[in-house]
Amino acid sequence: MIVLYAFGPAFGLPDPSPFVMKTQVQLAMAGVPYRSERGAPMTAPKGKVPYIHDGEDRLGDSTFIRAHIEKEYAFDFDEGLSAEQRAQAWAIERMLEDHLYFALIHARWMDDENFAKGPAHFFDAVPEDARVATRSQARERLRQNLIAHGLGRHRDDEIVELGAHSLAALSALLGNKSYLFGDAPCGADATAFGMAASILTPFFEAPLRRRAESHANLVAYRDRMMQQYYAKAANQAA
Ligand SMILES: N[C@@H](CCC(=O)N[C@@H](CS)C(=O)NCC(=O)O)C(=O)O
Repeated sequence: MIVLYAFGPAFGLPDPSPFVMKTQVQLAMAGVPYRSERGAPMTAPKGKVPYIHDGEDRLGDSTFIRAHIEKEYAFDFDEGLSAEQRAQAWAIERMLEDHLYFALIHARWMDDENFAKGPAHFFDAVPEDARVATRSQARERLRQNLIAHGLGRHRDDEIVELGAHSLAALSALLGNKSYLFGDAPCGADATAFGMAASILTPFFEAPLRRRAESHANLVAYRDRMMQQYYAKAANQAA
């Protein structure tokens, strides 16, 4: 059975990572059974979470995990989509993962209050004498990552504007459909759900969240998919 290494529920979400939620939803879409364990970047094949173990296979990165499910479990996440729609789905994913994600990270890690109530707690288990230093080193590493990406070179309000542009694009692409390409969810819906849920969580106060909330169709989409893929787990836990 697949073992999915994740962070575990946090910030009012099934997982603080949009990439973990994407993989959880894709495993559910494919009907592939798995069990979850706590993972950590330092034990991950590519230094990031999520990653999976499936027999002898050890794979990092949500996109390669998806490819593994498609190949090993003969499941096409984009069944019924034309070649053009598949290309659009890929472009949407890249916008969300390689652009919008960094605006999300900026909102969580670079805002002092959000950092203190959220990511700072990732380091609570670090021995007390090293905790403060470890926290601020991790935050500084994230700041440098944002600068290397490019988004972190802009002013805070400019970062929000750029992120909001991607949110508006996602909302326009979704329109009044249930899912990105119609009545049935495809692979990119898992990505879009993970990112929308991460930004919309009421746990963090952020201008980016307010901009996401201004798109009623994105809020309804998050609610619909949360209900569809997580209600059973929530009911079992209750
Ligand atoms: N491209 C990766 C991105 C995964 C990713 O960025 N994971 C973050 C959490 S959201 C992480 O593990 N960061 C830890 C680190 O950079 O040290 C994927 O699709 O899985």
